[in-house]
Order: sequence, then C-alpha cells, then structure tokens
Amino acid sequence: MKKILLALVIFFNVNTADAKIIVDNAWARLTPNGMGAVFFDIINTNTEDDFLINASSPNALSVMIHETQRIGNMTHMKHHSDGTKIPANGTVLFEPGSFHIMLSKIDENLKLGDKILINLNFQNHDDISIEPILKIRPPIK
Ligand SMILES: [Cu+2]
Repeated sequence: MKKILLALVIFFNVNTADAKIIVDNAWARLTPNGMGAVFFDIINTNTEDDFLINASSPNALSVMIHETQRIGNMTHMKHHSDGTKIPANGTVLFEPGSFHIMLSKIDENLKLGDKILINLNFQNHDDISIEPILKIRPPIK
C-alpha cells in the first residue's frame, strides 16, 4: 500500500511540474523611428487558461501588447490592456499581422543583430524573460 501511495505522489508531482507556459521562436523587428515589434509562440500546457497581462523591457521606453486588426481596407492596432488569453492546452502565435509586443523609443544604441530583453508577466505563471534578436525580416523556419 505504501508503495502505491508513493507512486501516486511522484506521479502527481511530475504532472504538475510539467504543466507550464513555454515561449518559443522569439524574434524582434526593428522599424524606423525607434519603433519595433516582438514576436513569439506562447504554448500553455496547463489545464487552465492563463493570461499574458503585461510586458516590459529595460531597452524601450514603451512596451504594449497589441493586436493588428483589419477592418475593411484599414488595419489598426488594438491595445490589449486587459491582457491576452492563452487558452488551456493551447498556443497563441504572436506574428506579423496579428498579436505582437509593440516597442517604442528603443534604446538608440541597439542595432540589427543585437538582443533586446523582454519580460513577460502572466496571471498564473512566473514571469518569463526572453532575449529576441533584432531583425528586419522574419527568420526562415
Ligand atoms: Cu503595434
């Protein structure tokens, strides 16, 4: 009986430790006028929804969660000030034409090929820091 209990405890611990948020394929686009955008995949392996609630960077004065939306012939950017839902067992792609982290007033000393530090804050998960490389075009997958 003891052995079964121990096995159950180990099994349970492994499962909860494995459930997490993964940020992958991060890259950043440098655009004129000190602007930029950061893209990545967020994978939620938890059985509960999570929310990306905020993002910050020591390398840019303003950092916002945006979503590019097309209304008729116009595109505009929606500011997700209440956070972005990362569904349970789901993936949200931050990619050109969709979700992105909008940067403005990027540190003037940064140039193409440099890394930029971004901190992502989640509602139910510890902060995740990423260091995407500044590029002009998306990397070839
Ligand atoms: Cu934007």
